[in-house]
Amino acid sequence: MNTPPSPFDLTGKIALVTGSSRGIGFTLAQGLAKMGATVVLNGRDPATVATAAETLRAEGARVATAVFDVTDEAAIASAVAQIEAVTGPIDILVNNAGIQRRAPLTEVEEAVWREVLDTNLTGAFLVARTVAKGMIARRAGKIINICSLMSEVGRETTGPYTAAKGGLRMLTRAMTVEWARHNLQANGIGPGYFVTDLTKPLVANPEFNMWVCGRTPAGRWGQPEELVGAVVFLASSASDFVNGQILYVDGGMLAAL
Ligand code: NAP
Ligand code: GCO
Repeated sequence: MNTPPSPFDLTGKIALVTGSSRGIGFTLAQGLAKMGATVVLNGRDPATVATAAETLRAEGARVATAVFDVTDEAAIASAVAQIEAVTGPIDILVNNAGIQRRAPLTEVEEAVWREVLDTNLTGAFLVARTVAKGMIARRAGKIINICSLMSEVGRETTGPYTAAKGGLRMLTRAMTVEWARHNLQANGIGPGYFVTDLTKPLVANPEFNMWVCGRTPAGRWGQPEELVGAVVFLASSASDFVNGQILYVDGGMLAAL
C-alpha cells in the first residue's frame, strides 16, 4: 500500500512564533522547522534573535527573523507586512511571547499589572488580529496561543499572570467563534512547569522544586522539547476540525488535587 502523506507534514508552511529567541518559543520553532516549516523568529532583542536564527540555520532550518515588541501595534503591523512581503503569507501563528512578574496582589504596582496583561494577553490579541486578516482572506490559518496552568487555576503571587492567561484561554474561544467559519483553527497549549529562564528562580528554590515534583503526577518538571508534539499537531492538518481547545501538557498536574 502506498504511504499516504503525513498529516503532520508542514513543508511549505510559514510559521511566526512570537517570543522565540529563547525558551519554549525557540524550541517550538525548532520543532516546527523540523517538520518542514519556514519559521520566523521573534523577540525584542536583535542579538538574541540573530543567535537563535543562526542556531536553527546550522541545523538546516529555513529561518527568517522579525524583531518587534508584541505590545507595539505599529511595530506588529510593519513586521507582519514585511514578513508576508519577503518570506510569504503566514500560515501558522504561535502566540508564545510572555513574561512573569511575581508579587502578592496587594503589592502589585499598576505599571507591573499593565506590563503583564499587555504582553501576555493584549500582545496575543494584537498579533493575531493583524495576522488573521490575511488568513481570513486566504481561508486558511492556524493560531496557537500559549496558555498556562494559570489559565485554569491560580497560585499565590501570580495574580497578573493568572488573569492574563485566563483571558488568553477565553480569547482563544473568541477567535474560534468568529474565525472558524473562515477555516482558521484557534487553539491553545497549556504547559505545566517547564525549565526555562522564566522559571529559573523556581527551579533554583529547593522547596518549590520539591513542591512541583510532588504536585505533578509525573513527578518532575517538563522539558520544552516535550511541547513540540502538541504544537506540531495544532499547526498541522491533523487538527483541521479542532477549535477552541486548550491542550494541557502538564505531567498530569491539572488532573490531580
Ligand atoms: P522565557 O524563557 O522568558 O522566554 C520568553 C520569550 O518571550 C523570549 O524570547 C523573550 O524575548 C520574549 N518576549 C518577552 N516579552 C516580549 C515582548 N513584549 N515582545 C516580544 N517578545 C517578548 O519564557 P518561557 O518560559 O519560554 O515562556 C514562553 C511562554 O510560555 C510564555 O507565554 C509563558 O507564559 C508560557 N509558559 C511558560 C511555562 C514555563 O513553565 N516556563 C509554563 C506555562 C506557560 P525578549 O525578552 O528578548 O523579547
Ligand atoms: C509560577 C510559574 C508558573 C509557570 C507556568 C505554569 O510562578 O508559578 O511562573 O506560572 O510559569 O505558567 O503553567
